[in-house]
Amino acid sequence: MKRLFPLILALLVMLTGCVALKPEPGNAEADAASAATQSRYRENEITEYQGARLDPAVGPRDNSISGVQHVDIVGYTLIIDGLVDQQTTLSYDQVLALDAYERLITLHCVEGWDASILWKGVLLNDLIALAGAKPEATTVIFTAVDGYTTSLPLATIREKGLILAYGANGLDLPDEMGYPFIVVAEDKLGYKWARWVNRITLSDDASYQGFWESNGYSNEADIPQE
Ligand SMILES: Nc1nc2c(c(=O)[nH]1)N[C@H]1C(S)=C(S)[C@@H](COP(=O)(O)O)O[C@H]1N2
Ligand SMILES: [Mo]
Repeated sequence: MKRLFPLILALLVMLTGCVALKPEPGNAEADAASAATQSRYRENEITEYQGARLDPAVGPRDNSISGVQHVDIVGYTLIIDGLVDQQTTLSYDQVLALDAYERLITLHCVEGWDASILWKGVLLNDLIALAGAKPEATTVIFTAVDGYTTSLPLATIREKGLILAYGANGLDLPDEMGYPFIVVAEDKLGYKWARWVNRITLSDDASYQGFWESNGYSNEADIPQE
């Protein structure tokens, strides 16, 4: 047994050495995945912000209810209506003329993936203030060009200072991420992040249910804690 010991030791060293030299299928897959991720960054897209890695604003796949929308900005308007003092219609440039805010926020989809992106946009409450919310308004309903709908409490929009984004990672929003505008519903699941938004409606119906909400998804849409 004593004589065997150095042999066993040598064998062990050889074996572990071999294992280390062998290309691991797991690593090869990870490399392929990161190459696919790399290829989704657009030219001049920022990939890092204050030491944090940013995900590409173009996701790996599209799950939209009617596919990616391509909005012609020339004819585009954003309508703010419902329980407001003055129904208001804004052009793309009129929205961009408001004060800008930049934030790194992660989008979490119910399917399990997430994307951390540097968003740039305007305060939803600044837009709402232009039309003037009536005191009885409790709920903000978002409608998009594909017919998609979702809603958020007006109080949440005000307390969190939620933004309507037109920029992602230093560039305009790509069509895939909702050009011209996406609701950055911080701390809420992906289905609250309405893309291609063209209507913001103030309502007193706190139990309003949008597209996925009326298909059984929670109206709170809180992100499950790990
Ligand atoms: N207009 C519109 N906005 C939308 C959707 C949609 O189908 N249409 N899907 C929502 C969902 S479920 C998610 S997770 C995010 C990201 O969608 P994606 O998975 O297609 O990238 O957009 C949200 N906003
Ligand atoms: Mo989603």
